[in-house]
Amino acid sequence: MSIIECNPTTTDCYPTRKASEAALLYRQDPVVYGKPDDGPIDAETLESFDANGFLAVRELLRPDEVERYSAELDRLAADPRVLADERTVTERGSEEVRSIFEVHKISEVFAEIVHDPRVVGRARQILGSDVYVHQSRVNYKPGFTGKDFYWHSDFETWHAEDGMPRMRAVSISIALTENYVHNGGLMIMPGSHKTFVSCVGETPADHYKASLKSQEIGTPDPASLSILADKHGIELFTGPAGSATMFDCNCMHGSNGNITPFPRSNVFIVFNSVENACVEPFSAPNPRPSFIGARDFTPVSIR
Ligand code: 6CS
Ligand code: FE
Repeated sequence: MSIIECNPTTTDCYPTRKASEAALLYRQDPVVYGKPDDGPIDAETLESFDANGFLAVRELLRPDEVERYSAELDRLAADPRVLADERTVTERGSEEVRSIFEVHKISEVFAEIVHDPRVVGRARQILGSDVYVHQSRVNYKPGFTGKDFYWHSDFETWHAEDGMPRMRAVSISIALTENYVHNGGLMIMPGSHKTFVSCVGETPADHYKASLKSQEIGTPDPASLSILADKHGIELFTGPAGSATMFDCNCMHGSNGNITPFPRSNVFIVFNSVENACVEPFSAPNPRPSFIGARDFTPVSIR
């Protein structure tokens, strides 16, 4: 099934943070592993996901569900125990909450999303197997002070720092506030998932303590970004609270800061195939903590 033979047991198929020069490498893995009959995604949407690397679901959550998750989002950000937890990351330069990781373990309310057939059913269909949660987080991107997420491929980080062998993981970002054109919505370069940008710069020990606030190591060089942007363009995702975007682990994506009064909050869950379980990091001195890159590969059940 893979496009170019590379044996992951003997070779690092996606070398990054090793060379002194950046490089654009071919993707060596399929994008869609399942079939139209395997889940809720129809054939046309599955083909579009294969070509573009993402799909959008206009109203994944009903308004009453959005209300419940938004209330939980506010409750978590006001809970002193959560604020003191190492899984809570604040914005650089302020005490505003940027993200809370492992939110599906901290909150029983958010745990429901993981097992929801509308969510995990789509992930199983795209990945063609049982799946486990590699990472979950809520992102607040508060009004006025919400900072950007610079351009990056999630897979580049998960490969280098969490030991994810191949491109067989998918993320879902579910908006919990309105995503306008102006409050720092998700941007993806459509089709960029078929190119792996090999980055320059060694991973420092405990890199996550800096990268989760503002990532530098593991972000592409301007020349590579320009080539991808010229080739693919940039799509901005807007939509009401409750809308969702599912995207391939290797999409080039990012989001701008938020200086408007309107927060751009979402819940973000990463599903990895159980056949792609993480091993030792490919380019870091040690693995990241399990609340960022899971080491429990128990398949997620559908409820
Ligand atoms: O480092 C990570 O795993 C996280 N960082 C970003 C900006 N996106 C993916 C993931 O949540
Ligand atoms: Fe990301």
